[in-house]
Amino acid sequence: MAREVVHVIDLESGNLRSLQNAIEHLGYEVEFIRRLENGSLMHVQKLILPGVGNFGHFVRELRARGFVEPLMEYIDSGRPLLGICVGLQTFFKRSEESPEVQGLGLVDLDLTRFDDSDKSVPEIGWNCVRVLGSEDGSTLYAMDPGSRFYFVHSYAGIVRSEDIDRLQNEGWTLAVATYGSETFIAAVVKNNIFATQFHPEKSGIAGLRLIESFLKQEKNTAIVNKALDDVEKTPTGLTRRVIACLDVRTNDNGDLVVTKGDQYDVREKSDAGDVRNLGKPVEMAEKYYRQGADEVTFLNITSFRNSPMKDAPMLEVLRLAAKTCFVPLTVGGGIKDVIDPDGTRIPALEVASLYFRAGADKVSIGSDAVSAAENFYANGGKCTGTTPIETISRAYGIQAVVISVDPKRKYVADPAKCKYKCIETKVTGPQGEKYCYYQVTSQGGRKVHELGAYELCQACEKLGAGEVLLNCIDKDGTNSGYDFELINQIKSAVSIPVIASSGAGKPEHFEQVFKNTAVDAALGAGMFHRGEYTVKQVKDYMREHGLCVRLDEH
Ligand code: 1PR
Repeated sequence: MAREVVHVIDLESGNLRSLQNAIEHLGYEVEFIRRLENGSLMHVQKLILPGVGNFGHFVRELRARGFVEPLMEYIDSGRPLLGICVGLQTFFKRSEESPEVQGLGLVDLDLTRFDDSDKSVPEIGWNCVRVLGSEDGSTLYAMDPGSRFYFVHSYAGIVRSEDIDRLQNEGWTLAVATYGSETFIAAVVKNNIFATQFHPEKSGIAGLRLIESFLKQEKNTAIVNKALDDVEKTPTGLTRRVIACLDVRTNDNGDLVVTKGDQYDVREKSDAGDVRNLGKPVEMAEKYYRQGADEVTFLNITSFRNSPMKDAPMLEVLRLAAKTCFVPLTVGGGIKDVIDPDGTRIPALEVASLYFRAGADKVSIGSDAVSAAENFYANGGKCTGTTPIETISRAYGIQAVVISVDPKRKYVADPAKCKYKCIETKVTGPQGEKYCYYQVTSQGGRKVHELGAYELCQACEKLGAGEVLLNCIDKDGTNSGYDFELINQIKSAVSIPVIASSGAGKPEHFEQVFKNTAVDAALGAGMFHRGEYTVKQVKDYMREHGLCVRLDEH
């Protein structure tokens, strides 16, 4: 039997592969519509308007490609429409992000930037949504009170009670979420229109249920996940995010394998020093998704040697992983301007675009972030607009650009004589030093730079990075827990989210990092790959020790 077709508007502004995969996983076929000059949406029965990135860019593209009028006609005809993220934002009047651009104005409200004085911005993570006015025992489009959905955005329809009353009087049914102290619109429903600020295609089983209920037009759904009273109320409202990280490289036989180093050394101490092989990247990613990982990160750790052509296997890894892992995927390694062996220059933006099209939601930039920060300071603290961080975040939004930092602790006798921001440390140095800073490295720790991690992160935030993946070479592979002093220093440097990485060896380490620092997410690698603990065991442990985690229904 032919599969029912779902049409998806594709303005070529981000990862739509995951949405396509989610819809296909549910048994439908996807057809993308990329422009519509003089065209119409008459043939379309079910339409999705997904969006990522910049509001102004998205709305301008929607107009330029001839979508606005046909879209309004489509809505008037009563056929079902689902807007996602910037797709939802398009229905609003305006956004502080691009004040010069008019939205479609269906929802009489403006979007504003979250206040970053009490929380990281963008909001990146899993939040719950409250459908206002729904009956006991049933909810709208599977937006269960106990389910968690994946949000990633800096601007939102922040509402006061009078806004809620007004919008409800205009016929909108609203679902709201609270981030820090700000309550905002998480979803709107009116007749045939349904739109979510969060990404259902990235929200695990809960998100798949939501997409399915939209496609089947089952508006009122029975509640499967009830809200639990005994769950920690986190300061932000987000769950404690747990990320599984796969360091990937080609082994000596030419196979792409997941490996894991000790302080970045990935060679076996025995077996003639072969590259440590811990499994196949796609299989392991799917395993961690099923165990409940909130995100999966792939780092191509030998990217500095390769051209993007040789990186093609990583694109395939992303393509395949995105078919079965319905949580955010990050890819790092080799995101930079590259000169191919034949002399062709491939800008970093193009390299990143290939990964987004393959199914990545974020790219992680390591070595190039260091060069960008060095140039930023050499340039008197000015942005040039040309670095990969800038070009990629301009095109895909800051939430799509992670910087991966590889710092190493450097002790100093006298902080007054050090150019970089020092901390007083509880772990004194070999000569009894009481102070240290964190020196930046690149190329997987091979190259040491005259730059501190504090200064690096501040420069990258100004350039347009949206998140920090904070490794620590001293801690990597040691199973001795995270470096809280480093994490606290970097949290004080930036207002974008920070992911703690390096040193996790047991579930207690995840509990401790969330209880002792204000970190936004924690990443583990070796302990999962060696099979010592599953992600589920970590989350169960965190939950038993009072931390709020997302537990999916696998
Ligand atoms: O410089 O943009 O091409 O990116 C290269 C990327 O590869 C960077 O993100 C860099 O951190 C990473 N990388 C390079 N060499 C290595 C190596 O191990 N030899 N891995 C490497 C970095 C660190 C973490 C690791 C945690 C957790 N790996 O990702 O997974 O430390 O480990 P643990 O929980 O087992 O302690 P570019």
